[in-house]
Amino acid sequence: MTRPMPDAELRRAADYFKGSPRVLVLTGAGVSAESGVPTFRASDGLWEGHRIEDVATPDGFARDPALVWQFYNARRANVALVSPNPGHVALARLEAELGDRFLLATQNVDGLHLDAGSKRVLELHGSLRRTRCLSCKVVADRGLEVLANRPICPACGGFLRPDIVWFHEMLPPGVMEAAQKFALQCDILIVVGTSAVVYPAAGLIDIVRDRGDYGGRPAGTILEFNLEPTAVSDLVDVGVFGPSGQTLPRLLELIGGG
Ligand code: BJW
Repeated sequence: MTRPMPDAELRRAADYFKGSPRVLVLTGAGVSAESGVPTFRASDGLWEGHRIEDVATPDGFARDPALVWQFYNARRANVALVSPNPGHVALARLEAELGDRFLLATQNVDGLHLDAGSKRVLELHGSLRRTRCLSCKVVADRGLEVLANRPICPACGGFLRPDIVWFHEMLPPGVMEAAQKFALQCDILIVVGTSAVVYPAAGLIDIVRDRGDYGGRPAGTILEFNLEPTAVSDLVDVGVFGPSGQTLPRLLELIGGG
């Protein structure tokens, strides 16, 4: 069933873009759903058939590295078949309008924002395209080529792991800090396609909302783009509910950047 474009909410959201604001964007799996990348927490989601602890924790990898590589190789193969959708493209256009007044922090590991032309991107949870050697620690961009189920480092012969942030692991040094710094300064935070339950990424929303309580700038405006209300919808200024591949391009049109 097609649903009508939430135009009243989009117009309210667009009103906040007058005067070249500083914009932080936080994206999650939903922004890539219309490209054909499954989300995590839907009933037919990415974890389907696997326990999170088995495929997205360091303990799971230590127990059965081949199973984890099978899971990530299947995802690499899927991403090789898909392309950015109009939602990714709209965010790249917004960056082109705003330049260094724009920053995009993504929880996604599919690389589709970069494929769409976004440059000011922080990959909070790593990248499906990169491997990391457990011995020499070298991080390599292997694109989306098919890897063995127990791939070996071409430099030193050590075992490779996906360069992904699993549960209980720290985010890459500097990346979260850069996002948090921008969250303290931005005028608008756009939250797209995330259930906003995974920390520290979801903490960006708290920073933008609460920074005034700690002597920082007053709270920024928070706009949520999702298919449906989430855990943070009560905290946002405008909720735009619909597929982000349709609503984000419409927002760009309304603010004159489409
Ligand atoms: C659409 C749409 C359409 C669909 N249009 N919308 C503080 C409080 C509580 C817990 C913690 C805390 N701090 C740390 C934790 C623990 C943990 C955590 O957050 N747990 C919670 C689940 C409770 N965090 C960590 O462990 C993090 N590390 C850390 O904190 O280190 C410090 C530490 C060190 C030592 C010990 C303890 C702590 C690391 C988190 C790493 C997360 N990694 C994953 C998997 C790897 C990436 C991969 O393989 O791809 O990242 S988990 C998984 O969830 C993945 C995602 O990036 C992440 C977020 O999911 P996302 O993107 O929100 O997807 P969904 O499916 O949940 O939602 C999709 C949304 O899209 C839905 O809302 C749909 O409606 C919507 N949608 N179609 C618009 N067309």
